[in-house]
Amino acid sequence: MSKNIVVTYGSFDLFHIGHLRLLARAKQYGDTLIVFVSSDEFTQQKGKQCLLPYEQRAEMISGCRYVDKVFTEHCWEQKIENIETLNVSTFVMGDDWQGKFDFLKTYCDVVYLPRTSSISSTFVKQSMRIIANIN
Ligand code: C2G
Repeated sequence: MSKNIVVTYGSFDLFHIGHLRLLARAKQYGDTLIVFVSSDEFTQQKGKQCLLPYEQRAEMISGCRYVDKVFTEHCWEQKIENIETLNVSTFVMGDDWQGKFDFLKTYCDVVYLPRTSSISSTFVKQSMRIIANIN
């Protein structure tokens, strides 16, 4: 029986419960979950300033029990090639991306999962700054 391969993409800065719950739910769509972690250069292209370097962000995702393989996301345009090369059956993203990747439906199933509310890498960073100023 062919493996159902699931793929998702993200910066995953300051790994938090929102990321974990996304990965846990994504894994339920197949047997193998592959995560493309955005390079430092690509996160800047996305207009994000990650606190952690790619190596640490990728290592934390690799250590997640739901994740089977980690690769690097270098650009917006690599998804179709990734999906075809890896024989991906399902592409999963949080619904803050609702509709943005529907063009991938030609190649695989596309699933948008509800974001986990009240947590984000930005919120964690802001909280850390507040705590640092207090102490
Ligand atoms: N996420 C979530 N709940 C949160 C925060 C994030 O479900 N509270 C999900 C996002 O929807 C995304 C994944 O976790 O599917 C990773 O989030 P980010 O690291 O913020 O990813 P982003 O910077 O949006 O990059 O090509 C796609 C991009 O690389 C996505």
